[in-house]
Amino acid sequence: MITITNFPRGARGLRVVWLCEEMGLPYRLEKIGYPVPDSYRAKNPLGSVPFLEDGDVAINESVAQLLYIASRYGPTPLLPAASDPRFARVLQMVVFSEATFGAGTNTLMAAHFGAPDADKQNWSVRMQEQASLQALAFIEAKLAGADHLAGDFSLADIAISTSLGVYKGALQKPLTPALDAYRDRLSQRPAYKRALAANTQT
Ligand SMILES: N[C@@H](CCC(=O)N[C@@H](CS)C(=O)NCC(=O)O)C(=O)O
Repeated sequence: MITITNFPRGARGLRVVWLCEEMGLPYRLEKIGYPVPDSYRAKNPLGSVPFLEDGDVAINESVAQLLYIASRYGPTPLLPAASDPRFARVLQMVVFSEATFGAGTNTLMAAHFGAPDADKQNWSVRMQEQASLQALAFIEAKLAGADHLAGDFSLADIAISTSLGVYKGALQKPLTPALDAYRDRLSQRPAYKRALAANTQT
């Protein structure tokens, strides 16, 4: 069975739980606190969450976990086939959610919560704040007033909306009305509500 290790309420783990709920897959959710115990570092030396275990598979990187689950337990309409015109867009936005947007959010969080006062607004932080605003504009442009990022609901929406949640929730930064409305719409999905309840439980 799939086991997902996450911090209580961790938003990147939420995306993996959400996908399991959308696909109707059984999973176990294990919560760990921060700093993580040595026993956890023994299997995940980065100490980050989420971490996915499934038989012989043991991987970090939440979007790799999304792609693994959709491919291993699909086919699912959430990850269109390679021959589908939506395939490239879904991959693009799933990778963008972490490689560009989420990684930048982590840098801003580290500066916000951990940097000495003199460094909290240094050149790199200011540059990353601009890059994050550009990422938000890019997402809104890709959405282009539609309900979803790539036609029907897909992994792209799970990945991007949860990254928007990390940005807004951890940094207390505003989103545009269109992006807030996008997140609100997705949060009405029954599978999202089940995932949120499981992720919130201690
Ligand atoms: N790109 C990674 C980012 C993982 C990440 O930064 N996770 C955070 C929690 S959301 C974390 O574990 N922070 C504590 C740490 O890295 O020690 C992913 O998508 O899984």
